Amino acid sequence: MRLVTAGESHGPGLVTVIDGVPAGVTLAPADIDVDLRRRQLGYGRGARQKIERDAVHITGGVRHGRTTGAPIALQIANRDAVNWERVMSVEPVVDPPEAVTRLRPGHADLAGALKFGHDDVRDVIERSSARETAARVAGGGVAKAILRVVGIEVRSETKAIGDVEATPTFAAEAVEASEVRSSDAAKAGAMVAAISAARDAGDTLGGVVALRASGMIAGLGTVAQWDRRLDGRIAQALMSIQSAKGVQFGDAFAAARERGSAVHDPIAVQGGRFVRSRNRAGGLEGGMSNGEDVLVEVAFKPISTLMKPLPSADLRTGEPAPAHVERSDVCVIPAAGVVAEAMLAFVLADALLEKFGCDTADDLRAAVDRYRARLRPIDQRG
Ligand code: EPS
Repeated sequence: MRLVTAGESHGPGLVTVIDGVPAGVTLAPADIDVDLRRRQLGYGRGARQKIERDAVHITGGVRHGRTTGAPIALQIANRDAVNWERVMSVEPVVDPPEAVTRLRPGHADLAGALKFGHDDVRDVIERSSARETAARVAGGGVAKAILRVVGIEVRSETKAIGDVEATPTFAAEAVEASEVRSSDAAKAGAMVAAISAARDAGDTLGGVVALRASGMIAGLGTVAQWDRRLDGRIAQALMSIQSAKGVQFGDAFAAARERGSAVHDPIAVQGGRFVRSRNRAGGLEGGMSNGEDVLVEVAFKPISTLMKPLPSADLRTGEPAPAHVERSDVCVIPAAGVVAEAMLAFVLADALLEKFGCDTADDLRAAVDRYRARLRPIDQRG
């Protein structure tokens, strides 16, 4: 499967194309819109989310509520575009808008301007903006629909905002009811307070998002070649999210400081099945899923547009200048969880289709059932 997105933050809208989706997967716009809405929520978001009401318009690959096997095309309109017509005009304009030239440390501004030879950072900002994550979430909705065929479910929860850390439980109702997407009510209150304090100081906050994929099938990905190892592919997809700066499987960074006997997950046989007494590996061994839940965390840096800007320089003159300031968010961690779900779902769906190679949802279901039967309990083997 391949997922590509296009579109600018303040252009007419975003486009997602997903190629390689089997036919016969049940898919309705509402399945995708639920996640688009979840991505827009969260304490600490900017004024943009009051303007947008993201909804998907499916323009290819789905007929009568089911995928056809053709590429899926998804569109999301930017309501804010009407306010940016001159700035974002496709045709040259007689009276060009003022260029953005004061570089924001932490943002794509400097590297993007140097790379593409732009002298207006607007040409970089528009694509580097996390607005693009709406298109990924739409694509993730398709991936989740494929995973549903075989009973795999991806969930997320906020683990930390700033220095306030909670223990994720993935209790869906509590997470979705929380404005910071944490099931720990006391910690959620402290997270909200931390975001308010950062806002009052003209500052921003990052955090950590925890992900869990349950209903997993052992053997996705492969030990055979470096670029097909599932952990590497998941890490790449999660690291590609705007502001992501780190990924760990299980509790990898803590485990790195302990002995092997404390870290590896003992294997036992219970009722003829292989079971684990713990899952510190995060469901991945040898670059393959081992059938346990996939547990992965993503660290996000604080948003790099600061209302009290850092010292910086002007792109055109090279003179010292405070960084550019424009409307932004104080904290996007609650939304980042929804985006991370989409990326994890995409990689798992891709690995699933790679292993089972099916053109229809029925073939996929049958192939997975057959495979699961091959992995049947030891005492029932012939
Ligand atoms: C975002 C839309 C953007 C930003 C944010 C995410 O809207 P605007 O730039 O019009 O305020 O709020 O993007 C960034 C955090 C960023 O660094 O660019 C969205 O829809 O999620």
